[in-house]
Amino acid sequence: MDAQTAPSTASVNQTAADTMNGLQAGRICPPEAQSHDLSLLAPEHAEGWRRDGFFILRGLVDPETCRRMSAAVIDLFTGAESAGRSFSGHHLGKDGVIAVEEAARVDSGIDADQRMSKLFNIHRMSPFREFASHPEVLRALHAILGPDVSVFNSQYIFKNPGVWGQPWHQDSLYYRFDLMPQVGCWLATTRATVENGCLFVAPGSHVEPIHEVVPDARPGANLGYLEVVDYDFSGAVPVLMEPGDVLIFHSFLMHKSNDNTSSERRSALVYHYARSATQVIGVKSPTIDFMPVLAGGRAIA
Ligand SMILES: O=C(O)CCC(=O)C(=O)O
Repeated sequence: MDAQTAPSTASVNQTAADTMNGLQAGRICPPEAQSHDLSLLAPEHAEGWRRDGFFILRGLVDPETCRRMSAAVIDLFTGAESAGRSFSGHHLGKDGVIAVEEAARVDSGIDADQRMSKLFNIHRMSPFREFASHPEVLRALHAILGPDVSVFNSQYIFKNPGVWGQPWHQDSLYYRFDLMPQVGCWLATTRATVENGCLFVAPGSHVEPIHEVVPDARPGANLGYLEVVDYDFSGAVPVLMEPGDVLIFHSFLMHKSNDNTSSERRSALVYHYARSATQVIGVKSPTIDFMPVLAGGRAIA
């Protein structure tokens, strides 16, 4: 397909919204599946999960490891771009990584690290694999999802200066699985501030069903950016983080990220986890790859 016949991002996003609204909107998370054994958590984290749908684990990864991850991501992104398997700003690289260029970039320059938006499928590789099984992360997953858990999606996100945030959404919209919920694990690999594009969350919105979405209306928005517009976000709060802090969040929790209006990059490693028995309904996306991390309550090396 050449550029003249390729559908525009706006029309792809409209089709995606229509499809997801038909397949996923209205789904609920069964009350008995909201958690497994919250007594495994610190009381304030258990309360955060129950009441708000999220909590933060501070200082799990040292800043040097965070820097090494970002450097490795730039190498993988650069390699994927030059591998010659590219379509509409998406590049298939070594070991199945998928590198996505930023669509809505404003002030970013021409170097690879300034063009990059997301890198998918990195959870089987060092130095990312190690974090997927961090003991504190596994403890949280056991408490929430039970003794048999897999990481099924990984993405490393660069939000460069001038780049737009992702609009309000619930991650489970994108996961057509038989078991709900999933758990997001967002490791800040730089600090995350209101100015550089931190996440905002709507506490308590995790008990909502999956809401209908509309395409992100901004001209040039990224592929797949869909937006919840029928919820009262006046109670939303910013999630301010230092490098190495980790946000654990429910996949029905409404969240968004701010535009980056600062002169510094914001980056994050984001993992999504599910019960290992989960079945994908219908077509499996190329960014879904189940890798067990807990079996019978024990870490898998
Ligand atoms: O990090 C971001 O800018 C957005 C991430 C996000 O919303 C997600 O992982 O679901």
